[in-house]
Order: sequence, then C-alpha cells, then structure tokens
Amino acid sequence: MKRKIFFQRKTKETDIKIELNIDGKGKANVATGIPFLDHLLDNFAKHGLFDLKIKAKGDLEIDQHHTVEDIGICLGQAFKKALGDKKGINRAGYFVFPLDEALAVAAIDISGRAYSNFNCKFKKEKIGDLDSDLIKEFFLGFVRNLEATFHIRVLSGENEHHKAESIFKAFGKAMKIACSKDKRILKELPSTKGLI
Ligand SMILES: [Mn+2]
Repeated sequence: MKRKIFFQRKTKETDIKIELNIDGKGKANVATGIPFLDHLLDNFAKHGLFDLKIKAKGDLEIDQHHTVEDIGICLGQAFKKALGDKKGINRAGYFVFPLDEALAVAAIDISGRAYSNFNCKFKKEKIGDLDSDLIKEFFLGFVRNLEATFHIRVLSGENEHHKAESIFKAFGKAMKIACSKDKRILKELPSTKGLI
C-alpha cells in the first residue's frame, strides 16, 4: 500500500491543501504565505525524505495564529491518514540535530496518545517573518491530530533562526525513523497492547 495522501481542509479562517508521500525523497513545495515557515517545513521534508506539497491561504490580515496552528493540525491529520493501519512501523524515533551553536532534540512516539512537551523559549518575537510563539502551537496541533507523544528540547543555541531550524531538522529525522517500516514486523502492530 502506498503511503501517499492528498488532504484538504477549509474553514472560515484557512484553506489548506497537502500532498504527502511518506516514502518520498524529500521533495518539498511549500507555500504558506509565511516565508520563514516555508523554510522550516522545507527542512522538515528534506531531512525526513517526505515528498510534501503544502498550499495554505490563511487570514494573515488578522495575524498568523490560525494559519500556523491549522497547518500543524492538517499535517498531523495527513500523516495519520497516510500511515494507515500503522502495521510494521518503528512507531518511535528521536534525533539530535546540531546547527552550528544550536542543538535540538526531537523525540516522538506515534502511540495514539497526544502529548506535547515543547520547552524552547525564543528571545525574539519574530524569526524572519514568523511569530516565534506559534512554533509551539504548530506542534500542539500536529501531535493532537497525529495522536502522538512529542518532546522537543533545545539543548543549546544563541541564534533564533538556528534554534528553529535545528528543531525542524530533528523533527524531520525523528519522524522519518518513527514512520519507517521494519521488514520483520510488516504484519504486526508495534504495541504489546495490540492497539495504537
Ligand atoms: Mn536556514
């Protein structure tokens, strides 16, 4: 079964279209109306080897909140649908990604249990054109809809661009590991409970 999906969600606040291939090559085409968020999601796709197309139109004239949060929601739903029955997947993954002085850890378990522990504080309100406090909201929307447990730590870092980018690179690599299949358990769910 191909782990590919087209997903669209339209509300009065945002209109978001996502094409995702979990078993891709890292081809990204992201246009959210917020160029720095595009940059972060490009990095996520590139390092996770996901083919990812996102077209988002949000009510940016109000602020960026709806758009960033809803992209997290839609991306979480897209992964959940594309993963299908989850048989054979590693389920959990983590990565520690350095970017010069910045070092981020992302640990994920696609466990059916939504929990986000995002501990990075940004000193600046804006990174490029992105409201930095919305990165936390993006991950909350993502894990609630993927139904996954997620921890993000930034162990060191000075530059805000480096901190944010190292988070999304670690996020991509950790998701790649968690979504990857292990040939030995292709017909099994990776759970002692028998349910995810
Ligand atoms: Mn960069």
